[in-house]
Amino acid sequence: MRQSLGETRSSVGTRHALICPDSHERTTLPGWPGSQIIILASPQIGAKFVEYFVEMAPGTKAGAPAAGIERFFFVLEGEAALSLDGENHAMTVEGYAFLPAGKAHTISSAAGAKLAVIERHYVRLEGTAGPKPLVNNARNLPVARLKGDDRLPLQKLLPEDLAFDCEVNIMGFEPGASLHYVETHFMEHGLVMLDGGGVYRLDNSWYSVSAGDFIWMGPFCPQWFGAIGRTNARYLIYKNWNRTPF
Ligand code: UGY
Ligand code: MN
Repeated sequence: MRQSLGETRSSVGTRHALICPDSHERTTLPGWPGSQIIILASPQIGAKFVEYFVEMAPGTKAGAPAAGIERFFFVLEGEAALSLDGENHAMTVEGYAFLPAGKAHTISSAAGAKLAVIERHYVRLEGTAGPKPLVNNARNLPVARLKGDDRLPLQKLLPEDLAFDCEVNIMGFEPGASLHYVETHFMEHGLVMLDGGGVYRLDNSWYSVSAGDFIWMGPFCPQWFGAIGRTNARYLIYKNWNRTPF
């Protein structure tokens, strides 16, 4: 391993953080015996959700999170299986699942896998039933266009349904394409760079980012991205959604 000279691209501020692979700290969690966990966003940094990478060793498994916590997971590498309501779902790369709070399930991996996991306290909308579980693969999803721009492919991984209190999307950028303006909004984001790279503006700083990087954007963090390079950039992005800011 190369000796560190005390440098990293990671940067942690009050309203945003960039967490790069060179500064990952692995830990264990009781809910994921035998797996290595890299916590990327949590209340300690100021986030109202938790996001982490799980490196599942072959033969490991995990059960549902604590009461009241909903879970989304996305397969980044390898293969996993989700056992839900008596059915076993084989999950390959870009496979994902949404498990409503209180839904019993088991995630296992025979050969090893790397997952991105997002968890949050579910906020029920009065008068609505909670969301239903969902298992799919992003490769099966239709591709829309952000703001009608054909250089900005967009996939929505969760249904547009008020029962859901969050959104998870995959946003794509052809080389040279960018967000149309610097966004400032009350919603937070957890973002995993899946492919390619570019420049992310967060608050008044500009960062070069590439596949494997994670970004937390807190409420009202000014944000903008422009893709650089010869291949499309893509990111998986969480945001709180469908609920009043109060
Ligand atoms: O949906 C969003 O807020 C998204 N456009 N934000 C982002 O890419 N930083
Ligand atoms: Mn945004």
